[in-house]
Amino acid sequence: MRNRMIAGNWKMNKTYTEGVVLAQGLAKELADGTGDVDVVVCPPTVDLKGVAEVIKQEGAPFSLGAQNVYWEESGAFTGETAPGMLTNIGATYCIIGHSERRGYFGESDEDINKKAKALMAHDIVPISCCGEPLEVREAGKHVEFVVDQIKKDTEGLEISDPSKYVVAYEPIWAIGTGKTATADDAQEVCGAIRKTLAEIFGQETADGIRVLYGGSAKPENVAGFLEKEDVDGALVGGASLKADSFAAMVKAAM
Ligand code: G2H
Repeated sequence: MRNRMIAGNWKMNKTYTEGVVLAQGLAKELADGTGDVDVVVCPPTVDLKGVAEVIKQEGAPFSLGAQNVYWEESGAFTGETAPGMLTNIGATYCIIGHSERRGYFGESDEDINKKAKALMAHDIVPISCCGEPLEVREAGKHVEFVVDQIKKDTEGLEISDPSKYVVAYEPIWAIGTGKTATADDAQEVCGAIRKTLAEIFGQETADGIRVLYGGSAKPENVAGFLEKEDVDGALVGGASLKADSFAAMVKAAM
């Protein structure tokens, strides 16, 4: 049995001040609780502390996630954030391997694998992203492309509690473009992801891992994705930047 998850990826949006206001708005929208849905908010690094304080003060029903991490414990790595720093500030989730990090910042599957290991050693849940570019989809090779990413990203991981590892399938051609994959497109790949996880970790573990869909997910289309057997929630970018639209997606998942 998997709890659904709705995670907001604010990307590089919202100053500290704006982030606090958004988190307060969301706390208000979700004041009646989120049922069995796990809700995660992933603001920019400089906003983490402010959002952590809102969660504490308001008793808000969502968890805090970062958008990136470095795998070393500390040291001369200018501009980076260590897993222990995230734990210390109250983050319990962290997005890794987003296609924007892979594309603009040259992150490899090997980097993503190291980040997952470092996070899990600190009891932070990775939300590990995968997904194919348009040309791979057009060539009909999307399933094998994503399966290959999953194998590399999970190499050597030990998953004792499947609720503590999350995968997000985000077809790159559907990110921030307004172009959404259909629910059947999402199911095809999310199903293949779960099958691959079962081959690696065993069926029971694979059945407990949440696989999210991401890419122009919004209040109007989220229910269609959630109907699919292997889609357990959404990683939401643009629609997470307004408290009412993000809350509507959480409510659609409840
Ligand atoms: C995909 C998604 C969130 P958006 O990147 O990770 O963003 O919903 O804006 O497409």
